[in-house]
Amino acid sequence: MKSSSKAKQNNSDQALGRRRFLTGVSMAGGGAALGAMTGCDGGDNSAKNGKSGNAPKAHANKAEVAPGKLDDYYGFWSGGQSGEIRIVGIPSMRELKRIPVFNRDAATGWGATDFSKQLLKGTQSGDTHHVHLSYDKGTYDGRYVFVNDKSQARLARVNIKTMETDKIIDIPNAQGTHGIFPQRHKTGLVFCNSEFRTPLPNDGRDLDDPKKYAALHTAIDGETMEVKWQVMVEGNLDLCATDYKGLYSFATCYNSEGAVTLEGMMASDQDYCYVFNLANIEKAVKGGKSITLGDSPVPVIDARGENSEFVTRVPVPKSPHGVNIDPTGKYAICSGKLSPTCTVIAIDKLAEVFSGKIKPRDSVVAEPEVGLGPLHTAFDGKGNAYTSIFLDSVMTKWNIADALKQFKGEDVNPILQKIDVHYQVGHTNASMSETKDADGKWLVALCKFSKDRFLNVGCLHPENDQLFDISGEKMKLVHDGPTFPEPHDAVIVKSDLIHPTSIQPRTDDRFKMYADWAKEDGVNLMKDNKVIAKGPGKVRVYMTSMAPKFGMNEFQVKSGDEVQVIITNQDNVEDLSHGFCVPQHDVNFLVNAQDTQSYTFVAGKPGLYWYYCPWFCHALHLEMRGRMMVS
Ligand code: RUQ
Ligand code: CUA
Repeated sequence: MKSSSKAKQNNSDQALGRRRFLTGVSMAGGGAALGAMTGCDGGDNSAKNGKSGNAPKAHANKAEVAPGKLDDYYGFWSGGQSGEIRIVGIPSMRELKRIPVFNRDAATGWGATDFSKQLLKGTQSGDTHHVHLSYDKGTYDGRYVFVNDKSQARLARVNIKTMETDKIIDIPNAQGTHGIFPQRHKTGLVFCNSEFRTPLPNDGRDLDDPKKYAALHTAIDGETMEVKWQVMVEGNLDLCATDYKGLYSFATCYNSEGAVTLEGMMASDQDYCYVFNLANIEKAVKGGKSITLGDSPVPVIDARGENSEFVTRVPVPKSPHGVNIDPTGKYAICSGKLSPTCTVIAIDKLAEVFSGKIKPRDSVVAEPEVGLGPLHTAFDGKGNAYTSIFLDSVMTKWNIADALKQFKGEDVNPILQKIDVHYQVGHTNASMSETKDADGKWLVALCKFSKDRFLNVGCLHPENDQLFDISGEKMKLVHDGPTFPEPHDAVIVKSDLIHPTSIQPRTDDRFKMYADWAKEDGVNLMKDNKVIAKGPGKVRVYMTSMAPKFGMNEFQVKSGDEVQVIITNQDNVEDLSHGFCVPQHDVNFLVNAQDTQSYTFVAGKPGLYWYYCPWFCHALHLEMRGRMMVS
C-alpha cells in the first residue's frame, strides 16, 4: 500500500476482505478439486517451462493514442445491466458511443420514439451479456452486431451502417437467454442458449417437478431475425460457440444434476459441453419430427436424455462456463469455472463421436490446469490461449500445442505466464480473437471489481476493463478503463472492417414505416410542414428542421389530443443533429442529419409551450424553437 491515508487503508482492508470472501464462497462449493489447488501469489507468475530461457521479445505495440489520432480497433462492449452496447476505441480505451438497445435512453429518445417503442413492446430494461458481429468466411463482414438480453430472453441486432438497433425479437419458451454465437462461415444462424430450465410448455404445469424442467438451444436466422428452431435439452445451457464450417454449435452445460438450489447444482463433479449437430437437426425439422410448445409455432426437437444424432454430451469437469473456438477452428476450449482446468475438445473428432465410433470423452485432447476459477479464453493466432481466472484474479497465458503434449504424457508445462488483474476478471477477449484472423495485439480483461484502483465514488464502484499488450512474449498491462454497469463481454475488431455512415441512408424498417405514413397523408417528409387531423382527438404534425430553424414557428392542438410529431432533419452535413423537446410533456428526442424520427404524446393543459432543439447545432441554436399552442 503506497497510501498512508487511513481511509484508503480501510477501503483496501475491506476490499481484501471481500476478495477472500469471494474466494471462500466458491471454494466451499468447489469440492476436492478446488481445495487441492493453490492460489496465485501475485505479480508476474511466469511458470518455468522449457522455453523460458529466451529473453522476452520487445513489445512493438503502442497503447497511447495521441489527441486527434484514431484507434486501430473498434471494441464492441455489452453494457450489462444498462441494456445498451458501447463502442470503445482500442488501444486508447476511449468510450466513443453508447448504442441504446433494450433501455430507455433519454439522450436520444430511444424507448420513447414510435419505432423504438414498437421494438421494445413496453419494456424499459435489459441485461446485455454477449455481443458478436456477423461473419463471412471466418471473419467479420461489418454488417451487424448481435446482442442478447438475458432478463427478457431477447436477441437484438444493430445495423453497423447506422449503429442503430434495427430488430429485437423474443425467444419463445425460453428464460435466461445467456450465451449467443453467430455462425462463422456466413451470416447464417445465431444460436441462443437458455440458461434457466422451466417446465415446457411453461403454462402452470409441473411447477414443482424439476425433473420435467428443460432448457432450449435456439437457432435464429441472422438475416431475417426469425426463430428457425429450438432443441430441448436437460441441464442449464451457459455459453455458446460455433465452429468455422457450419457443422456444429456448442453449449457449456452446468447443473446436469437438474437441481433447483445452489448446493444441488454443484453436487456433481462432472458436467458437459453439448455439441449440436446442425445438419441432423435441420433434417429432422424438415422431416416434421418436431413438436411445438404452447402458443409458439416454432418447431422444437426434443433431445432430452440420451446422446443422439442431434446432440452429444462431452463430459467436462464441474460446471464449465465459457466455450471458445480457437482461430484455426480445430479446438473447442471449455473453461472449468469450478474446476481449475480448461478442457480442449478436438472438433475434427466429433464426426466419429456422432457416428458412434468413439465415445464423447474421447474427443478431449488436453486438459491443462490454468488456475482457480477459469471463465473465458481468448487467442492470439500464434497458438496461445489466454484464460481469465476469476478466483485467482489472474490472466493465464498457455500454449495449446504444449497442452496437447502434456495430455499425452509428455513432460511439458503449457503454462507460459500468469499476470495479476484488478480484480476478479470475467470475460476476456483479444484483437480479432473470435475470427480466423486473430492478430495477437491487444487483450482486454473485463474485471468485475475495481476496489481501490479509482477514487471512491460511493457504494457502487466502477468495474475495471484492463488492456494488455500481448504482442510480445509476456502480457503487459497498459491501461485501466473504469466502466459503468458490468460490461459482460467485448469483441475487438480491426477498424478497417467497420464502415458506418455519417448521414442517415433512410433505408431500414423505420423508414418504411415513415414512408407508409407520408403516403397515407399525402406528405413529402423532406419538404412539408403540415398538421394533419387523423380523426377525433388525433393529429400528426409533420415538421422539418434545418439549422437554426424548425419548419414551423408554431402549431395548434387541443388539450387531450394525441399528438404525433414527425420531424425530418433536412441538414445534409455530417454530425449536424437536431432534436425536439417540449416542456412539461416529457418529450425529448434526437434527429440526426437526413433522419426522420417520430414521437407520440398527449397535449397537456391549455397553454403555450415552447418546443426547442436540445442539441447544439448552430450559433443560433438557443433560438431554434417554436410555440405549441394548446387550446
Ligand atoms: S458470462 S463472466 Cu454472462 Cu458471459 Cu462469463
Ligand atoms: Cu438545432 Cu440546436
